[in-house]
Amino acid sequence: MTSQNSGNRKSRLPEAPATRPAESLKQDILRHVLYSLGRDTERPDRQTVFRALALSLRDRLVEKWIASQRDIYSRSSKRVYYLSLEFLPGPFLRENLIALGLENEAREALTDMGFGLDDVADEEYEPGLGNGGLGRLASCYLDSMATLRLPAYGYGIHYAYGIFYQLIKEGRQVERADNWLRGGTHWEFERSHYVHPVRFYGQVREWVDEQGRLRHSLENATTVMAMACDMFIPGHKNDYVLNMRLWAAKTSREFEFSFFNTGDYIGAVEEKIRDENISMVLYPNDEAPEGKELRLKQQFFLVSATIQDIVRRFRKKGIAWDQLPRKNVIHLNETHPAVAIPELMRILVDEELLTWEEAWYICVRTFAYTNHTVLPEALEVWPEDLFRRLLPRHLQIIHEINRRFLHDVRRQFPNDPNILGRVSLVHEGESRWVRMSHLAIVGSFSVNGVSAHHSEILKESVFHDFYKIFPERFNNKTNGITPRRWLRQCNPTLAWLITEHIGPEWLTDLAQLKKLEPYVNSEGFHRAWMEVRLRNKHKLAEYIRDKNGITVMPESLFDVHVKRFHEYKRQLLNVLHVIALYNRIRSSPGSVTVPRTYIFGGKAAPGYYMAKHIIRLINSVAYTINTDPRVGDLLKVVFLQNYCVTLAERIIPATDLSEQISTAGMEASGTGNMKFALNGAITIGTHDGANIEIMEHVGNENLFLFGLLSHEVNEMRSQGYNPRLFYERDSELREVLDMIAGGFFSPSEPHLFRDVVESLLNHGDRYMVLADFRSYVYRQQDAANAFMDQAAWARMSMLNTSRMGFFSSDRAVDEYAKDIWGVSGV
Ligand code: CR6
Repeated sequence: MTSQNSGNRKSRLPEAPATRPAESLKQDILRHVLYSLGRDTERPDRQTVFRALALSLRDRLVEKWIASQRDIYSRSSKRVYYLSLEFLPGPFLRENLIALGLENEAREALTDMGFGLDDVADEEYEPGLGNGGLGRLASCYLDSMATLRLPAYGYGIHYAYGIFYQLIKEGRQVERADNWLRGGTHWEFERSHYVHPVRFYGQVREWVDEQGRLRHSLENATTVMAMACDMFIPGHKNDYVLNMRLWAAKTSREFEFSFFNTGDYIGAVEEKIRDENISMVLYPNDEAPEGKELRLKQQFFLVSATIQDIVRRFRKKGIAWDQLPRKNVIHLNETHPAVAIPELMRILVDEELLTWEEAWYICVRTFAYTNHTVLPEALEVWPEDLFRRLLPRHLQIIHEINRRFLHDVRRQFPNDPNILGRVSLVHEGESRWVRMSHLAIVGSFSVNGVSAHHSEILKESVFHDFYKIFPERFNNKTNGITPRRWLRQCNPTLAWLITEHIGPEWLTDLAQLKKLEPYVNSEGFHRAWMEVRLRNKHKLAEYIRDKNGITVMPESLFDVHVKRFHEYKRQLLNVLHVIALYNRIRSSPGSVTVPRTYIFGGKAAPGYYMAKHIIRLINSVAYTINTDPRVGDLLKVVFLQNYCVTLAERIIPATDLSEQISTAGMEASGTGNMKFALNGAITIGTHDGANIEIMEHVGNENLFLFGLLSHEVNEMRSQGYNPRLFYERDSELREVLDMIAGGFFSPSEPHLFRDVVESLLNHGDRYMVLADFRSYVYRQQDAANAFMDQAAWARMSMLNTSRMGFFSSDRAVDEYAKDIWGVSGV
């Protein structure tokens, strides 16, 4: 029907738009198929349709982004700059469709063209520009900043290769390069005329200018250009879009006339390759920085380009420098971008000619820092020599910051001379190291941890001296996750069931989930809830059959341990229990009554021997158990390769039991724990990170906590922990360890896993696996018993979901905005 022939019915019917949204979307898709992708519109393939749909959404996003930028500009709002070496956005298509409110329209448009939305969405290859929790957190926060309409910008690096693709070959992890740009990008705008020079190496020249001022400049520096690539992050149905700007390295030669004049053409091209290497690859180390020169270069590359962008925007305002902190806040996601502090000092002092005092006053009011780890090996330090070579002026500035800081500390603590060595920004010993966390604390007005427990540990132990010096800087911001991706998108049927009962407000106000509680006693709701969960489990079972060739029972207890592999996360503790169950099944077949499917997934850093070895152990155990006819359906063990955001979205909605079993005191927060509980999985976990707060919210009776508390871990260690005692006392544990050491799971290489057992028995068991084994086994038994009563389990599951409102990233970001950044929505 067109509006012309609607005649006098016009007054009764709402006027039909010239074209329906679905129709206009379809026209856009076809236009992009032809004009942007150069393909025949008659028979486009699925990948082409995906790209054209992405481009059609990008059109809508960029319009809204321009409008949002105008809003920010016209209100002269204070801006938030979120600097992170990692972002892990996951696939964009579904998320953008939901945010733009175009899901149904897209489905209709695609159906018209003979495609299914789900199939088309599956064509997307996610950008893996992060390692794990920290990068994913940054992406959840951008989503919330957009939903809360904050004047914010994400800044990061446009790595050509993201986190490696993990294959499991003969039980072992094999790494493959992740060429995520292979198919081109459809979401971003490459701004090839929008570049900033970044300068490394060279020498510092000191000179006195005409006014008699001592000046510093960098001579003979190497220059690399940073080119902006912009991706858009829409808020949830609020027409607001913000920008994640990722810098790609480009050689400066192309921007210089001399490139064409040089006699050494091949030499010049080699230089180009070397320069552009800076943004080539993400370092795959979670929690253990590699200390490579290229990594420090990456950090400075991000920082220098970003600060130039910030300063450029600020200059346009034409106001005095001392107003910078009133108009901007720069947030440091971990210490990785902490060199931003000396970089801003350098610009203010060397280029803008402010006095040191003026410049420092501005800096410490502009920066805020989030710490994400207390593992000693993860606290970032750089050899001073390397720093001096790569960033000579910045090292001088760090020394001057340190000189003045230590001077103040000496006055504040005249009776504690040792404090100076402990807090110094430079560790002085046989070799000298720049301590990035000390730099970040001294240069920021706010230092926060990522869960209540973690923030206390920072104050009490890791940064205790700094807490005495700057008590007002320390605060907590418990992590959160976006409910748009981690419920609405990954679990659409559960989301639909929830909306049907309490309306859609929970999507932007997660505390509304509380309204589900009255339904906890309704039989109909119970049934619907468990049906949805079972359907999700069926889908995952299909996926497992396709990928691993293993048939698992959807009715079995899906016990899931997915996250990066690290000894402190204790995948090993889990597999010891799996073996114990296996032994029980073998020795007394009736003793295990609840069939279980164990699902593992996660990457190990390529150079982390023990983590990779544990992956291999799990795969060997899986093989032994899955092929043992005595076990049947009672126990299955599955390792899903290449755990990533896309895979998390499949696994989480199908999980019954969520393994969060780090050694107490070691997991800063965790965010996977939140995703599982939000989707109705029950946690089995330690008193660590955000598990403690999850327990406070969902109730102790609705999850299974076990094991030593973090102070007990410390006490046991200081009293001389003897893991052998646990081995000797516990015959079930002994049997398990003897089997591993004796080659039961590696008959062709009997000694293969002996070192795993040795790390526990003879090398101190740093992660207290044996100390926690028995209480873990008991809690696992409790979990199995609870699972037998499906009605009670359903109740626990619903209560978990309904009480997880606190863990929304909207709440977390709102706290950052109010308590740290001093900004509000536009
Ligand atoms: N590895 C913490 O270990 C936390 C995230 C996000 C981590 C984890 O407990 O949830 O950060 N730390 O805050 C670092 O990356 C240094 C992580 O993801």
